[in-house]
Amino acid sequence: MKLRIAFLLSVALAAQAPAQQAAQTAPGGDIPANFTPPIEARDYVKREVMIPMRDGTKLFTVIVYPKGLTNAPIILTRTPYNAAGRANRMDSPNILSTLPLSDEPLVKAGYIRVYQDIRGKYGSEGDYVITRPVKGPLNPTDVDHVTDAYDTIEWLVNKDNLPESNGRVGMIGSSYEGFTVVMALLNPHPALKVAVPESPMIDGWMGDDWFHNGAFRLANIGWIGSQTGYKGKGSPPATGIYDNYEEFRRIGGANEWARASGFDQLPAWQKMVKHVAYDEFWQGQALDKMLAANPSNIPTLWEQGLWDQEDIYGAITAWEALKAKGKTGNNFLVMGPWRHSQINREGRSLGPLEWNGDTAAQFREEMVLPLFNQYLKDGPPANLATATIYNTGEDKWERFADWPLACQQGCQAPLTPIYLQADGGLGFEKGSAGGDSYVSDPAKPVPHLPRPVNFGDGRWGDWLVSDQRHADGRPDVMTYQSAVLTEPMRLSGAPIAEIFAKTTGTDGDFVVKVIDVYPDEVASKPEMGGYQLPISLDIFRGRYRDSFSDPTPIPAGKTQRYRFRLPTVNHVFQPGHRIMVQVQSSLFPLYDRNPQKFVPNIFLAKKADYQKATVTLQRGGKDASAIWLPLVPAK
Ligand code: PG9
Repeated sequence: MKLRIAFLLSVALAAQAPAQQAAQTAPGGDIPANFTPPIEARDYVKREVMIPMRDGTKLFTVIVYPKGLTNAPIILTRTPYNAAGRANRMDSPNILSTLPLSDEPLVKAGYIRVYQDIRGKYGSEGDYVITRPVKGPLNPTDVDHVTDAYDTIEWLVNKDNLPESNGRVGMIGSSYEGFTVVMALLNPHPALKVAVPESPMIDGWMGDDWFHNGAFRLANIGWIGSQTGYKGKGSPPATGIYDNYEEFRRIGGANEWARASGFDQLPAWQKMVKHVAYDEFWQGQALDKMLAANPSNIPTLWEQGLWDQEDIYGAITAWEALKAKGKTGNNFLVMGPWRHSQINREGRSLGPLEWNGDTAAQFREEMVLPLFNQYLKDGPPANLATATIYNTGEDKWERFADWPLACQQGCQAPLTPIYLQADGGLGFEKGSAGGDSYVSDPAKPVPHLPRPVNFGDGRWGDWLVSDQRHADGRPDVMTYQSAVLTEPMRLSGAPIAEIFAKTTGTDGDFVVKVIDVYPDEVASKPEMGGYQLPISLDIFRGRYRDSFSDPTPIPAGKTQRYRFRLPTVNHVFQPGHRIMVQVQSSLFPLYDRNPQKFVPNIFLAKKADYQKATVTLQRGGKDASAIWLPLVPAK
């Protein structure tokens, strides 16, 4: 019996041996040298190519199109955010699932979609420079985004390279990708027929990513590390502090944080510290001015989110600059109820606000696609208005033959001042002369969102529509509000803040918010009762009141004028609502704190430089602080 069991056991073991051997002896382990997933089932072709630029540098480019496509136009996006990833929303045999949601109308209409890594990022060769300036004093090389876009288009429309194309190209992209679209317009390739810059970064100092009117945006500081710490994607440094408010409050100027995090090794940060004012470095990169000096004839649709928390300045400013140069017939503006780059996603809501359908899809399908079809496929006229702007108070798109409706000069209507009044009043009469004082303490700056503030906590995208009741009532936030409106009140244009103020310090910031205050009770949406919805807000660094390039100390105790433009609105305040204005001297940690004592470079400020200041806002009389509103008849 024992013998029989031993025999059976040995037979069983021998039978297992080949399988075990295979498992144990595969050379190189479980990962084969080559693995090619089957692609026959795909309904599309995906090619990855290296396109040579004039200096020999090759740029990684992904080309995607439905199988069997011929004579098709090309839509190009040039990105620092990983072309391979942009063109691969998910692994799928279906092109619609493979490409980003925003490409859906293009795919359905039979376009060739191209994503390219800009030089130095991800799969592309060459050196990366953040928003690389054009060739010239700020860029001593022979290449820039103008030449790279040109050379790429030259390659793409060559039938030997892409026989499926009809030789026509459109460009589209948001934010940094919008910046690369605008760059291509400075010397467009003849095959570039139409462009859609979406929330493009146009002027990093004046009002887009890096500063607003001279105040530095700490919220973006981590981005420098993720973009330039590594060739591919990096991440901001781990500081061990969840509450960014606390993290940045513990230090003095932002360079102290850069030293602690190692960012001081990054050339991009070093440049930032060197160019704190609006000097030739920033002026030489301001794309609105470059476009105005060199306006193109390419039909261009500028897209801007009305609550864009990153690039709220660029698109409208560039559109205005071209308009001032007589470019009206082919220069279109669309402003929708969106946060930054929401245009690539769903646009049914923003924070607690809900819209009439998917406004972002409406833009992509009813505005962008017809424009592309017109210029790339000889389709019917797109019938775009000069400006198409969402009315955020009445929840509908509006088409304008000209825009804005009200402005300082040259519009249908002039701006109308609404004055800060005694006892927190706000009205169209100046009211009696006086002042309201508050102590602005850098040790307790006004947060831009209720604490804890973590830039990655998911509130960043919607923060511009956040309820301002968290700030209202703070002793360092001055709140002024109108009587309850009995009629609708319409604002269509860009308000201008004109604040007369004195301070005990020698520098200081002014934040002005125009707010729509909802009625105490909102039957259809109870949680909106009393909501304080910011519709336009911005910051101004006092040292720049006379010159953005040559800052000067504020004379302590002397009233000064601080005048600055706020973001564009197209809003109707409904009866039962009120208009509110809040003024404060910090918006932290989104913006760095002002030491309130003049130092040559705030990035280098020491903790001891930060001091309390008593700020007095003047009302009435000759120094009547006001917000100049783009007020027009409601109907
Ligand atoms: N707002 C981002 C950015 C653009 C350009 C420079 C720096 C940052 C972006 O979303 O791409």
